[in-house]
Amino acid sequence: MPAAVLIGAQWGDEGKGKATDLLASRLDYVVKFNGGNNAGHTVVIGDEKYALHLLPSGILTPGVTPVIANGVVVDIDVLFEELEALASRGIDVSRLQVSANAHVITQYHRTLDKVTERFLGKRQIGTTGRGIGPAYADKINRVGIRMQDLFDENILRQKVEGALDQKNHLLVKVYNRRAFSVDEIVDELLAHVERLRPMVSDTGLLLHRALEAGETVLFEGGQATMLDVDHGTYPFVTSSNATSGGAITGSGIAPGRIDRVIAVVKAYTTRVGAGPFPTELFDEWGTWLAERGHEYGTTTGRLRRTGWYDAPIARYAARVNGVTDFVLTKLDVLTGLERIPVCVAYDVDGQRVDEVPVSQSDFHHAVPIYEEFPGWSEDISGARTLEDLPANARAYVRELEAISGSRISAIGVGPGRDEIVQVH
Ligand code: 2SA
Ligand code: GDP
Ligand code: MG
Repeated sequence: MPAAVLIGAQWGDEGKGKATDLLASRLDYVVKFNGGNNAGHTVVIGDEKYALHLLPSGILTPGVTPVIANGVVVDIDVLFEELEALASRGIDVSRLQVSANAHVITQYHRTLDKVTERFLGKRQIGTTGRGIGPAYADKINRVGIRMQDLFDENILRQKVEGALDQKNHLLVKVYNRRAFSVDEIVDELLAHVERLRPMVSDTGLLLHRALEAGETVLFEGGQATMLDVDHGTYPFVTSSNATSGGAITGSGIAPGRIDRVIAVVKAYTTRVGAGPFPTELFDEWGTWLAERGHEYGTTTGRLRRTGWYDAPIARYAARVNGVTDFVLTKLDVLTGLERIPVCVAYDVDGQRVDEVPVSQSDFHHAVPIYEEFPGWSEDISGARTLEDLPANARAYVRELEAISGSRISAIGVGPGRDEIVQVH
């Protein structure tokens, strides 16, 4: 496995952090290629629980080089907070490399994220408020600040001036907020510059050389397929490419390098923030799933919306990402259900539709068509092989595999590092 991509198949929080951690002992590099500190990965190792927001989960594995690639937006204060928190728990963080082309998130991005959300009123996206969208908007508008700009104060000052030019007008006149001064932003950005210097590099070249030398690289996606700015439920999406294509543009390595695409998919569905969600439950079963699955945001603590498994979404993820393997997580959460509904297609205005509709209004109207499968009541957290699972759990997994568009190669049966059934 020279280069593999690991992404989320649904709306995030599928358990990507744990899946990366599982693979990491066989890897040389783990690369974050999109998003920023809006990600939230929880990894449980023994009695220790780690919540990562900006850093790739591979940082927890000794010997792995974690990389923050060019497609990421970096809040420098958060970067050092996370590094210090991990170092104080004995994790070696010295290998981290950050792309010179990664963009930075500053105060004005965080402020703009919050005020624009407030002004959207009922049309709110429900962002994490971390400044992600405004930082990517600056990148596309060519007024972003990149890591490399921090090492030339003169250039940095000019770029900050350019970036603030229209924003201050907007902040003061439209949003009734204070203006930011060039000095305060430059000072904020330069605060950690000497600590940053040794970790900022040409990570595209680093990864290219590593692959040429036969080393193994995992590209770890933040958020998920349905939150991708191009392929997700726009505008209720994040501002980056969270699908496997994002690993290419977001890191600077070539598509032909990738030989495996692993999608992490939950045995049911959750979503944080606004936007369509056909299988969402508003009854006591929704609350049951949220409580059993501890469905609270890792970054913001927000309660996640919950619903049953949606096979058209899994098939869509398989298609858009070129999925070679699914890792099915949280199967244990479904233990105790008599029957488990699975959405196999949608009813859109009286028509059966088997694929995720391209029209946003159709997706908003899509009513799930369910098939029900028999549940199980045995505790499955100790299962390590398929044979250890009760017959109905095995049958449920086989049914999901048959309708989801790719094989299932591992199954999560609990939050712990070892709580996994290896299938292939
Ligand atoms: P943003 O902040 O601009 O990326 O928000 C845009 C949409 O993307 C969603 N989004 C997420 N959805 C699930 N999990 C995410 N990460 C954290 C976690 C979330 C948390 O892993 O738990 O702690 O609340 C994540 N990040 C972005 C977001 O809800 C908006 O719908
Ligand atoms: P990510 O954003 O995809 O990395 O996922 P999060 O870490 O935000 O959310 C997944 C949550 O599920 C975390 O709290 C994990 O510890 C937990 N988790 C992962 N796999 C399993 C599993 O198989 N069973 C259970 N019960 N919990 C799991
Ligand atoms: Mg998460």
